Amino acid sequence: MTRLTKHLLTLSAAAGFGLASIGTAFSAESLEDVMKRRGLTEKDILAAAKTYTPTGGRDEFVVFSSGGQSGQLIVYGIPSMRILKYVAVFTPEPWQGYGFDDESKAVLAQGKINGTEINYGDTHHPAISETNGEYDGEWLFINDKANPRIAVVDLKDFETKQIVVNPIMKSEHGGAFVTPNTEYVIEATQYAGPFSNDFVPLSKFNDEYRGAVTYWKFDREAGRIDPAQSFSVELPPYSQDLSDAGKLVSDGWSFTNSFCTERYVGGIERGRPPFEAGCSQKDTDFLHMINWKKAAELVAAGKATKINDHDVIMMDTAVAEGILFLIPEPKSPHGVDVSPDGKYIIVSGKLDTHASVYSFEKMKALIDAKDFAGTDPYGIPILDLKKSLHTQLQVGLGPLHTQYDSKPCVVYTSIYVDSQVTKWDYCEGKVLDKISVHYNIGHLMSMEGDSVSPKGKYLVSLNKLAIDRFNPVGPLHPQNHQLIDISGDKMELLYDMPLPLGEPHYAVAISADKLKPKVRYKSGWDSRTDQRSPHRTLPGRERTEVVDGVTHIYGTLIRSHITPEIIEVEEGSTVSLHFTNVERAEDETHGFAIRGFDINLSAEPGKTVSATFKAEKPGVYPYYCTEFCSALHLEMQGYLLVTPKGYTAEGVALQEGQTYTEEDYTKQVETVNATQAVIDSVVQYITARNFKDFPPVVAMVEDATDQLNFAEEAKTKTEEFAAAKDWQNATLWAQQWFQYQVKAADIGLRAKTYLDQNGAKVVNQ
Ligand code: CUK
Ligand code: CUA
Repeated sequence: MTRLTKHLLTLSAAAGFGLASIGTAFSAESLEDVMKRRGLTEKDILAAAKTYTPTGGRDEFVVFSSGGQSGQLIVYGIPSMRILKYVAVFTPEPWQGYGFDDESKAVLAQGKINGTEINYGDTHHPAISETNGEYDGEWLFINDKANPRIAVVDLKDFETKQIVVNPIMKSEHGGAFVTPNTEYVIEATQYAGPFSNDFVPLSKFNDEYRGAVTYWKFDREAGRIDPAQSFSVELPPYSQDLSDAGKLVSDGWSFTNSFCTERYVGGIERGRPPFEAGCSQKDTDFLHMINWKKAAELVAAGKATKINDHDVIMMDTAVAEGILFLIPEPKSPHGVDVSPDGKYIIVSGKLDTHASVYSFEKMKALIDAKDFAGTDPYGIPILDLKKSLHTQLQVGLGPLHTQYDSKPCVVYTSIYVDSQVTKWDYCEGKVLDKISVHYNIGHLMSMEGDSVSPKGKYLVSLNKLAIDRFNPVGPLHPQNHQLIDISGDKMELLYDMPLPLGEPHYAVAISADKLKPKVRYKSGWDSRTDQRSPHRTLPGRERTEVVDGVTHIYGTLIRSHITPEIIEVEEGSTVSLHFTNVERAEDETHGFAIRGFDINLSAEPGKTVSATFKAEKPGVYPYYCTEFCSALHLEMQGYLLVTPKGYTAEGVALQEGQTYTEEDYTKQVETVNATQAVIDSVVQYITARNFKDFPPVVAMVEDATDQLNFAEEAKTKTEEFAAAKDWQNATLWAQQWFQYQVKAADIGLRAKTYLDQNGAKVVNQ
């Protein structure tokens, strides 16, 4: 009996009869002892109880945080603050095979700028798709500040599907923000530039450098942005900043602020004062108010100008048609956040102590009455600040961003300089509470805080500095996301989470039950185009085809072998590997790594992935599966043999290190029979219970049945070779038969444990 069988037998015994004896080994220490030993207060224990999530537990909210300059997305749960995933967006990421397989390389290639591959992004603002102003959990958009781009992530599989490059911007920041039915994804310029890709001297800044807001049309059916239906509105070179879409009463409008209406162009090395001086001279900058619904109609009516093959509504058209207005905002403004009812817009000035609450109703009335305080140098009408304001309130030094609570009128503003969050009432204009954070908070985020119905409960403070909060790890510190309980009158700090991946700017949190990701792809799926892959392969149909000089290998991956296991090509060949993971089981991903070609693939169940490369140098290149997918994972291996030009094989037979006899065969069959007994008992255990009431168990049973069918095939081959007295092949196939049994037994025992732990009932004996 092999060690594996013994192990299985022990496992099954333990699972069947011995469970009760497995430790209810509660530590002898009492809660009080632990508190004393670790120096914890009652408040700490309360915070722990509010965040601790026992094994198998799920979180109430799922957060999508920008990964800053990592160009990725960070997904974590609230209240546990456990990181669930990094989603590769603008940056190659080998675990997901992103940027290492042909399919995802094609997505990254969409993001080239002037033909240059860009292998990172500075992600700032993620936005979840909305239906009637509510997060719907279907899509996510995120911007790249450094290389003006927007990416589309599908929340069915948490994969990046599309990258679009802004056709006119040279820098951006105020994206991604969605309109209430995800008609458009908003992206606004940061640093002004010429719309053309040509050189334009800074001396022409006022006349030829421009800002803009782009409205990317999202085609929900296709699940992609449609660049041909997208358009922009030309803006002055004011260094536009954040944006937000109006909702309900202000639906159809969008708001974008700016921080350098001084139009300063810098030049510290030329003896001029730096940007920071030149851009903060004036007391106010401008909030831009754009009627995007009317803008879309103007584009449809042919009133846009084509620039770089993209529709742009020029400023004079925007002014003449009454879709663009400016309102002064104090001082070096940063955040702009529309209230859940769409009636108010809160703006904070970084160099001010106030938050300004604008009334949409008042602004709209001024526009309707054409009651303007003047025009800017580009002829854009300016609304009077005082007449537009609902109220202003002192909230602290360096206010940045504001988030809305589920309680009416209650908001939270991040106070950068003071390292605080201020809770205040924007209807009454009064401060309610303050809490210190660590340190220098940027954005903050409440649950579904950008929707028409924020969920309250928790707030996350996205701090810029961690300084002394964690064990030191060198001069580059992790970021610190702090979880704050906002359910009561006083804010309570619950948890510090280090984020070691880049500087997240913004995050969005959605109720976990709105996310419905799939567990497997349809068989042979190209996850990046969301279509059946032309390169998919079924088990038994693995083959090699040479087309136009390219050697295509159509292979499969399943526990625990890669088919083919030997690939032989001549030096100089172009090879295109196509592997389909033919597993149906949950969480049975296989990887594919090979020496020396910068190839690393990840094939989740059902997925087909490809890698095309040139086999330049003769040699031996082992490949293997990178995911520990079963007990025989290490044996999930193979060889790429690149033969020298003109090489002919010396002999046909492959060498084997071991010869097997009839005795070996008989021993192997004994093992198989013993294992079958284990399987039978597990099957009996499961089928005697109401396992069909447990979908995960049903899936496991399906998987185990698959494995037993494979075992059956191997058994047939075993018996054929045994009948022919070919003990070599008979023994090896008997071993393979056993391998499939082991996989089936492994799954069966997992299913049994699940049933035990989830209160399955005996239904027939
Ligand atoms: S920004 Cu970084 S803290 Cu890009 Cu929204 Cu304010
Ligand atoms: Cu598949 Cu390891």
